[in-house]
Amino acid sequence: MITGNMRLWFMGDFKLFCTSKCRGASSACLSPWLSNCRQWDDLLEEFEEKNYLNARRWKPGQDPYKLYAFNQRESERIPSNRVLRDTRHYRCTTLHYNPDLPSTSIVITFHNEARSTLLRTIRSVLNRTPVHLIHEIILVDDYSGDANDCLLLTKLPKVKCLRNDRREGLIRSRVRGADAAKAGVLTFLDSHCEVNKDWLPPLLRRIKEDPTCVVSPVIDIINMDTFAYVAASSDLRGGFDWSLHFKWEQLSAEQKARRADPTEPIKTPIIAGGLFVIDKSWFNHLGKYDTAMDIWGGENFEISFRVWMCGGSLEIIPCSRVGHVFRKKHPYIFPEGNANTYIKNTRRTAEVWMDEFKLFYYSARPAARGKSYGDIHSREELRKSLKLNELGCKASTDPHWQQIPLLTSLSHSLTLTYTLSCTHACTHTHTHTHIHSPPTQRSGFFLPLMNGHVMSYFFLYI
Ligand SMILES: [Mn+2]
Repeated sequence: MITGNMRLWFMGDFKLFCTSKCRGASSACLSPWLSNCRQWDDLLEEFEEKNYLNARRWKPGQDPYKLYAFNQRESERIPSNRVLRDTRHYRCTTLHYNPDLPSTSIVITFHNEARSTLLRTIRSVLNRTPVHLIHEIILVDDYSGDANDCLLLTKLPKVKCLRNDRREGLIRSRVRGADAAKAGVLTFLDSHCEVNKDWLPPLLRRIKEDPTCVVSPVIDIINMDTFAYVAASSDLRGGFDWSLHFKWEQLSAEQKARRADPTEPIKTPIIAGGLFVIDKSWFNHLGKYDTAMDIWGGENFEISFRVWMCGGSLEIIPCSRVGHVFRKKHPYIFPEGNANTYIKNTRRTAEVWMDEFKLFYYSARPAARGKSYGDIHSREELRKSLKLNELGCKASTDPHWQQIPLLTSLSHSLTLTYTLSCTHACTHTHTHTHIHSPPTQRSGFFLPLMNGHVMSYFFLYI
């Protein structure tokens, strides 16, 4: 008898079963992934996996953490098509997805990624995604030391390789990949991931329902020492402090209680940034990324603020699961220094998008004052050209509006009080112990209020 668990086991990790045993024996391919199995078998044969991996393998005596800040040796011990436990809530397994979903271009950027880890990312995608939903997999090699890390992978089905001729960083590399993408939906993945069963259809379904929605899977944990795949809590959403550091935050008891259906999306103020799906024309409309940002960091705030302020939304889809290797440090060099780069990127975000809320940022991160952050003119022009969400006075009818002084308690080390009120006149007041003059009123009161609303919306309403 096949129990529920066994059935999931086979379906979730069908490809392992398939590549090792079913060549020409279609009886083993009792799965919706049948088409992947047949179509990709021959192509996978052309790719010489052993040679690819052996050329840059860890050698005894070397520190296995030296190159990648995770255990390279362990990664190489694990097969590229390993079995994963299906970590979704059991109710997700009963959902059916209409096959008529838009296909997507999957963009994976990397700089000196371990070959075993990069390959497993791609093979997990090929193994666990219906063929017709992958338009292409675009690898953007951000000037890695060995061009073959990327080039040799183009023997795999659907895989294309773009190589930068100098180090550009994650942000410009992603924009390059997105510009080259042919499908109407973009899927950004990190280069040390493994996608789990049915990861893509629930994401694409949400985009199809609402193209202004930007969606992210629940990010499971791949242990950096053992490469064990561990389920993450699905009661989390993205959050941040005023120094613009991303952090996961627990849903409150009240928010959890409101979630009658565990398969429902979770609205999130911020996305972690590594893995998400977005409609390509919406991405372009919003201004892609700020390509003056360097290397890594801050871009997830900048895109998240734009999405909310332009009337879109960000969601975590609990029925989509993707594992990611979380590390304690970056394995690569920031040419301008890690802290300077993070400050430059977040300062650009604060200056362009946060209005008077940037004062909270500078209070929480005094070192940012006086650091160079480049020219923001083109981003300011973008902001002017975007039709920002006209929430305006609608807030006055929202019963939560009165809770806004709660912002105070979220400002941790800052001793400030912040009060917004939305009366019929839509005025707001603002006091801050570090600010001696009141924030300037801009053209009317609408923009500051609107931003006030959006920022508090992030914290309180979602
Ligand atoms: Mn990562």
